[in-house]
Amino acid sequence: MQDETLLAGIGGEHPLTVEEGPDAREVALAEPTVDLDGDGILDTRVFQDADGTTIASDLDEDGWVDHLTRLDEDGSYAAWEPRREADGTVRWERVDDGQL
Ligand SMILES: [Ca+2]
Repeated sequence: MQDETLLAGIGGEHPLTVEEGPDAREVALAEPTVDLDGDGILDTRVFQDADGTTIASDLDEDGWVDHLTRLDEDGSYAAWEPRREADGTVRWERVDDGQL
């Protein structure tokens, strides 16, 4: 799975939005529903689609997703985190993948 595929998927019908401009490819997290780290603040949202599940977390609570995990129906999974380049652009780096 390519990063572009994942971002295109969550930018479509889902309430996640991919921002344009200097922060292109940074992903805003709207209406989180899960407190993943147990600090009492909702920081994560789970998105289901026909092909699997995407888990988006904003663990530093700045409104932007800082960890994305994708679980596909075939048991494959991958996780990404945004990295800010020297020129200010953001790219997503795969930090984990495998097969369940
Ligand atoms: Ca964040």
